[in-house]
Amino acid sequence: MQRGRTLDQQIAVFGEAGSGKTVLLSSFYGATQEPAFQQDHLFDVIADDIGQGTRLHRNYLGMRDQALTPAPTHFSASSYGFSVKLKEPATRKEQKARPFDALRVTWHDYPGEWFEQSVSGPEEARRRVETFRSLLGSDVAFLLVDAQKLIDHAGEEERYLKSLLANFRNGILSLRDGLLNGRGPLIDFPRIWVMALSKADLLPETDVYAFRDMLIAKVGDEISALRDALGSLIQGEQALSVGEDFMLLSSARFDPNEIVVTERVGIDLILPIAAMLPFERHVRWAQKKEAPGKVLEHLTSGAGLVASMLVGRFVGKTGPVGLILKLLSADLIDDAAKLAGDTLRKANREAQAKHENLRATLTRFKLDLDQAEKSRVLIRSRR
Ligand SMILES: Nc1nc2c(ncn2[C@@H]2O[C@H](COP(=O)(O)OP(=O)(O)O)[C@@H](O)[C@H]2O)c(=O)[nH]1
Ligand SMILES: [Mg+2]
Repeated sequence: MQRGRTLDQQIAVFGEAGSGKTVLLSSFYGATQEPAFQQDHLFDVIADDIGQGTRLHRNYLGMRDQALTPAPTHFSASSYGFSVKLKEPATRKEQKARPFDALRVTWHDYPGEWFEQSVSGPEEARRRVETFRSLLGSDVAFLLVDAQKLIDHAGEEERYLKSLLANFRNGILSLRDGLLNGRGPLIDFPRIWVMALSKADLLPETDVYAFRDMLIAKVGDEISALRDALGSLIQGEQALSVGEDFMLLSSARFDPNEIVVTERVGIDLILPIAAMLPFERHVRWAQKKEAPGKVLEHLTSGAGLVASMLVGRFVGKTGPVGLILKLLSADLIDDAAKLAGDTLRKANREAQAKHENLRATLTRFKLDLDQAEKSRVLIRSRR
């Protein structure tokens, strides 16, 4: 979605209480405030709410310097907004040409307890629907599988996995009527559900393929049932990936006396995933005409902007998204989606040399995702 000169991407993170959501967010944000990150990237990550940013940064410093984990937060749904602001100076030419100046990422934290406990009354039920509705603008949702729980259930992992997925599915189904509210199936809905192994550092032998295989072998049916439940809420059920993308996440290495925040897995993929995965997937769905026109139109509005930046064929100053889309040829989107390997690296080098910071950043995001697949931290759907 585009608002003004900002491309808005939202992500939703679902995980049971204690599965590592607050630590994940603190590790993500804290790392972006380190000088090493600032040297290595062409953008700054800025919390929209200064107070929230300070709290997350303090959580991070507590882990880094004092081996303190953030205080548990129960039953509090929160949204955190971050702006990914490109560093200046941009060339005047680029500034005029680029369709957006900043990427805004909103991170929705859905209280895991709500999947484990039934509602206490109508007020609570209403609050859950409202909270869920606030994250419907997300393109990508992460569903956390807790490595600690897998260890606690060693030999009978399916007991944990089945209950996790069943709670989650039941939670969604219980919200169904409130969400649809007589208005029929939703268009705005997270359509990419990534299964993520949180605290992956506890299972160093498990790469993302082993994680995927375990899920498919032990709870393949439950994943299908979850997909059906999510599909029952939306228009264009074909444009939905559930349990097709997998990743490893570790916010730090937790030793008995130390939390090593520099040893992280997958955290640096969160921005690339938020920015690029919807683009890649939506283009593919559109090309295969996997959804009704209304849904596709909605999906490709952001994709067009990303595509024009990737290949560096600008469409001039921003106008209404619909207009931009008309200006963008199908070829352009196609070229952008195919950008890979050496061509992608070349595009990235070129953009850096010309100080086209937005294009350099997006091509780098794409390279990061490719690299993560090679290092077996990420599997993207092939569909
Ligand atoms: N080994 C390991 N432990 C973690 C990691 N993330 C969180 N933890 C542990 O899990 C506990 C709960 O994490 P928290 O983020 O508060 O869970 P939340 O309830 O989902 O917000 C933390 O206090 C840590 O002890 C991780 O990446 N690796
Ligand atoms: Mg928490």
